[in-house]
Amino acid sequence: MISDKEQRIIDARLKLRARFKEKIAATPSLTDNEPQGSGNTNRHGMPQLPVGQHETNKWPVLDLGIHPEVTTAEWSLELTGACEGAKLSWADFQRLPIVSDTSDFHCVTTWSRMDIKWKGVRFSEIAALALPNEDASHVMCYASDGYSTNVSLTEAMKDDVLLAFEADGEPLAKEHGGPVRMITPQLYAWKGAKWINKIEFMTSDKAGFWEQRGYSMSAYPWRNDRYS
Ligand SMILES: Nc1nc2c(c(=O)[nH]1)N[C@H]1C(S)=C(S)[C@@H](COP(=O)(O)O)O[C@H]1N2
Ligand SMILES: [Mo]
Repeated sequence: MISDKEQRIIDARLKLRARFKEKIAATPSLTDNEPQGSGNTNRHGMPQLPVGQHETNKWPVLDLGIHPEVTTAEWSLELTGACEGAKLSWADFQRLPIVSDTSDFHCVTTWSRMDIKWKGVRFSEIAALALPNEDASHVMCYASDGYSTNVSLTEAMKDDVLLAFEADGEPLAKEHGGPVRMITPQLYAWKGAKWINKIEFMTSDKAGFWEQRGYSMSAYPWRNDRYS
């Protein structure tokens, strides 16, 4: 027997998908035939880079300089704001459907790391658990180092947006946001909070840490959309 709450989460998942399907299909990463830069958006398997980016094989560490020690036993994720809300423990999180996906990582400081093999849970799964209000349109993601960043639900609901806990076959290293971080492969990497601990659903867009300091609210690498 499926509980009333479980049924409502299933309904929320379907409803969110339906609400954002057309909006997602209309985003630059899916509609630009000739984005700024050298090739197709999201590469479609082609070894190409957004304008102003160069490929690095190393994985630089970029953050505010604080690397919080978060064990899986201590970690939790609060879902709050314009939603019914929930709080997930690591065990709750690990019971969600786990997916593998290979995607690129574009830092606004001009390096890109291509083809990272991620393992994680889709943001869209987590969003359903929150039971968002009908008018929720954006999220603010918060992290244990005090960082925050805003993402539209249209972008966050894409299938390659994960709360990732493995990269290239290894548990996500602490300096890269372990035990779990968000990734936003279609946006510059600052939109993916390392050490993520809270997702706030919002009914309008608000600026996060870097956005308050002049970085773009939308952050499309394939449009060279770095600053606002
Ligand atoms: N919590 C937190 N997440 C963060 C940041 C940060 O300072 N704190 N920096 C962002 C920026 S600017 C980038 S480019 C990527 C870098 O991820 P990496 O250090 O794993 O390369 O994380 C993003 N997520
Ligand atoms: Mo960055």
